[in-house]
Amino acid sequence: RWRGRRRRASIVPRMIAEQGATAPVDVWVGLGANLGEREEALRSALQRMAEWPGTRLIAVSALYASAPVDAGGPDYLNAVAHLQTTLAPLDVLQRLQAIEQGAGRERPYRNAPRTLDLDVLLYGSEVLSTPTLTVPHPRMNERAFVLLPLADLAPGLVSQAALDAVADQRITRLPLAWVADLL
Ligand code: A4P
Ligand code: MG
Repeated sequence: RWRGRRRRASIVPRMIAEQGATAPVDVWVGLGANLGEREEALRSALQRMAEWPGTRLIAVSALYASAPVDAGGPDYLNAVAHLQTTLAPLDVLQRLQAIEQGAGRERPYRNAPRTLDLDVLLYGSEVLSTPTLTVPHPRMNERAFVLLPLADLAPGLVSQAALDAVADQRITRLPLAWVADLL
């Protein structure tokens, strides 16, 4: 019996990536936009996520204005959302990409300016590496525009050392109650 349990455990990561979780999982999504009606794009993305099956929008960070990191173009607006969902990680990714497409996202080159970028930062405590999805997001710890809003929602997930390491990046927390009505 013990061996049987161990064998099943080894396929759990693949099952989690493709199938729904049975109990809701805490998921953190990074939102960014640096073209067009940036705040409106982030707001309507949050509205769409809140409508997903098996999903609740638990909390949204403050809105941040940030200089592009590893990229050019206008300043970004960034935020992080906390969801609880029974959707599988790849389902979450596909739904985020559908929202990006709906916002007119074009992909002329990597890190090009964009109307909307939605990244899966964390899916519970899962560590997943598939051809289309890597979680935790591989670059999240290099980015103030992820770490500051994430620390607003989940201080325990962001260390002081990580915040210190991105302290040189230009970012401003905007004093707006921008999504109180969505929660
Ligand atoms: N992918 C793999 N893992 C993930 C994940 N955890 N979440 C794949 C989302 N997507 C993931 O992404 C490329 C591919 O990554 C997807 O097809 C997906 O299968 P993309 O959104 O098409 O392309 P991208 O965003 O141009 O590239 P990339 O590498 O995702 O860039 P990042 O890391 O998203 O960074 N500066 C500021 N201030 N604020 C920003 O928001 N964003 C970026 C983009 C750069 N600089 C920025 C900001
Ligand atoms: Mg992206």
